[in-house]
Amino acid sequence: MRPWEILRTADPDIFNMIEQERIRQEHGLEFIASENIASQAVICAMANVFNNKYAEGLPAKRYYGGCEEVDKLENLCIERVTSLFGAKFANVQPHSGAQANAAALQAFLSPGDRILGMDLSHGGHLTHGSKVNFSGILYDSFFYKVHPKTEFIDYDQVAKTAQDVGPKLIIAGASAYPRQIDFAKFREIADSVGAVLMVDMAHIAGLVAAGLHPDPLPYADVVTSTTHKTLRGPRGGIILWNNADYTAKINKAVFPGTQGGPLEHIIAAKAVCFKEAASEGFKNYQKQVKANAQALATNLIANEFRLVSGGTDNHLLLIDLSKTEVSGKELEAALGSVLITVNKNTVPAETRSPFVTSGIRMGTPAVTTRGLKEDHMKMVADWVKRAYSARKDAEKLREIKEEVEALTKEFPLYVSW
Ligand code: DSN
Repeated sequence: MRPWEILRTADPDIFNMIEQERIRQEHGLEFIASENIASQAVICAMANVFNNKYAEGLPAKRYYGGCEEVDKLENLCIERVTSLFGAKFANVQPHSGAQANAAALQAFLSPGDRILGMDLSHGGHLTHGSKVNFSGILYDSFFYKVHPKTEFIDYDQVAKTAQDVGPKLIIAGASAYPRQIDFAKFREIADSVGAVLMVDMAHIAGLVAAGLHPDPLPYADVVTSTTHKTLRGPRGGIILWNNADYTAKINKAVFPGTQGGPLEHIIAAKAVCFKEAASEGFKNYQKQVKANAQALATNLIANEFRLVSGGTDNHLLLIDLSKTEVSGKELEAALGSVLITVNKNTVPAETRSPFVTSGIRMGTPAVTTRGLKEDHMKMVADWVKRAYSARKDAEKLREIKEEVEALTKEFPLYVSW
């Protein structure tokens, strides 16, 4: 029996839920910037007998017997990811990006130490010092922002805040920042105050792998990432570094510091993802991700939407609705009703509550995996405009939904399933 048939027979409830989610993904256009559509090879590699194995420790230094195959797998995964990013060392065990950040911070800091990260409402991430997250509870966190006029990172303000605060560690990286990050500049600022530089490249890792975003590795003491966003692998985390002096403390911070047994079945899928990401096809895919983001930005601007910072030079953009009567929450719902999935997002100098917001974040990694190109981005920008105008008109929204469904039918998620 094929694996799907086994599940259908054993647990039809769960089988049907998986099938409904596949249908939802198939029918809609996914514009959540942090999501992607992993290959069938990646998905298959997650469902296997490595799930059964405990392997606390590292290759050749395990706390359990029977780790011969796990060691080969994890070594190959490390080999592939270090080669992909040109890093000397890697830990591929973090269960997620948040876990990778928890371990990286623990490796370099003691509780109460000062950290400096990007303000959440300016594009940062919860694990970069937010007061409601472990990173702002365990560490004394301070924030830098984007420039109020340009909405690009204000490196002078980063430098000044670093001087004022004296952080032990600075985090560069973001979850909702549409521009390139100048890692050399961050290195300079970190050196000026004797801080460790940590880069969280989760959102842009695929672009970095393809050489389409400046590489943080030459500048950062430690680099963290997820593996499922632009990188298009399984949900998971990684940590990379170049300095051998850091190896013991980073590995110790992952296990036993913040995690128990690694998920070796997910590590198998990470290894598949790193092989895919080293291919020429992946480079072309990332070029198209950027081209699509730029086409979407141009067409949204032509449709009179204001974009934070005026555009994008990576995979995502932020629509700023702060000068309109429509909130991020309302537009997210209107777009959801026409099968365009996005997330409401805060914008710099946000005035609405975090549950309402004045922004919409849109990213092109998932639709580009499906095969959509620049012309389709014009269609999407027009649908966004029409859904915005017709947000209270069920009939008009239904018409847009039918047009979206007609497009998604032309671009199946998977050739067969
Ligand atoms: N929650 C992710 C995102 O949507 O960007 C970041 O971890």
